[in-house]
Amino acid sequence: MKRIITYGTFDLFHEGHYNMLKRAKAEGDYLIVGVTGDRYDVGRGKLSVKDSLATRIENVKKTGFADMIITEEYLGQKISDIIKYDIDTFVIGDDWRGKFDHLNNYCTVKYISRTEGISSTKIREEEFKINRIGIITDKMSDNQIVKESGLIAGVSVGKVYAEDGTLAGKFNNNYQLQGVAGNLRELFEDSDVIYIRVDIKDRYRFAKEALQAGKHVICDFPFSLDSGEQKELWNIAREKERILLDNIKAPYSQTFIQMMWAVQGGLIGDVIDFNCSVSKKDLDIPYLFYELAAMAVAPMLKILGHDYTSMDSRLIHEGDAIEFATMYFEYPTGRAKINVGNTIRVENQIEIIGTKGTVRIGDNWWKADYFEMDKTDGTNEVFNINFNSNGFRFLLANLVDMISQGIIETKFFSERDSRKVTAILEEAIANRE
Ligand code: C2G
Repeated sequence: MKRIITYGTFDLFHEGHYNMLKRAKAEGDYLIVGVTGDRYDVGRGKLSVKDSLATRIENVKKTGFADMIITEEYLGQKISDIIKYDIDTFVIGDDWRGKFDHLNNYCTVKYISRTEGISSTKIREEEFKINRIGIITDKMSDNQIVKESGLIAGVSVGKVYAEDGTLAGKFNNNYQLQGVAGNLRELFEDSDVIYIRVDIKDRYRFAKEALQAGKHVICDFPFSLDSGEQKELWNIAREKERILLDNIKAPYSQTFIQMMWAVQGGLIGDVIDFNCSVSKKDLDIPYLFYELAAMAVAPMLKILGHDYTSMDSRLIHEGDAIEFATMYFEYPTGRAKINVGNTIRVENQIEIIGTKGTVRIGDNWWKADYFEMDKTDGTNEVFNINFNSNGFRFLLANLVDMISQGIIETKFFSERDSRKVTAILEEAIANRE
């Protein structure tokens, strides 16, 4: 009996998938179909899958070609499957030509021509609304929004606006966008979502105009250092029923969510000590200190909650330029310390010490794809999602889900979280000597 195996996501099941399965079955007597698990797809950066795993399996089953259906859970599983199921031929579409030649060591590899003119991506584009993102910027760097938007179904980048027209022109050319908007109104007309990437002093003003124009907004974090201004923005967003997202990536990332789960689920016992440090060399951007501080405070609020009993801070500064800050928070079971180095460098890390173990994320923790857990019972585990990005993709995927489901508020990083960060920064700044 000739045994065949093939794999796929089979999202929004279409004729191309059907033809592939039919032809794969015709290659032999017994067909095994590997349907990608969600975690595996996230690991390869495929975050736009619409159908649930159960639906995708059901659709493969309905064709009647599969004799057995398995899920593909990890990179390299294909080798184990081929050995385990004693496979003669591995079949895949020729869009993958050459990519699986190494499986020739275990079985015959056959690339079959794809069905032209149809794909899950095409269906997603036709059936689901594409939300145009307009950019307001005062910088040449795009913080990867252009690249990441290209990898998420349901969003595309439109025009760019900058008060400095020359910069807008250069930005547009550099990232090959849809053109420069001569004014805000033109940008708003062309966009569903406005991405604001400007100095902190200008964020409130632009975010307010965009929300009032009825646009969803993703704004660099924090929106403002004035809690009154921030509250006003949230109120407008609510009134207009528009989404307002802080551009903060960690709370959307799977690594961070897993770590939060582990700590809150008691895997390391009661938290005695929480340490979060952040510093960056990039000192050209004014107000960078506040951005770093906000970034470091946010994980604490997400993991330990808002109910600390006291706060103390120490800011080392030259006039308005803050070089270093350390902030202490007392929580019912332990203490949190946040270190923010602006000119003074500190090691970037999150370390959470509990009565039963320690959790740690090293350098660039805000975009890490793994964390470590050391337990007092001597065990050591590494949790890995195998997907390294700057985190934007998770945020954008969430935005698309929210828009399509008509959800206005996100629990990943809520208004309450956002406002608390600003309140803490306000207090730290007011307390400086
Ligand atoms: N396919 C096809 N014609 C299309 C679209 C897809 O023949 N118009 C084939 C693909 O080449 C693949 C299968 O259908 O063999 C499943 O396609 P996808 O769901 O897009 O899965 P893919 O991302 O290609 O995953 O481990 C996963 C595999 O590597 C393939």
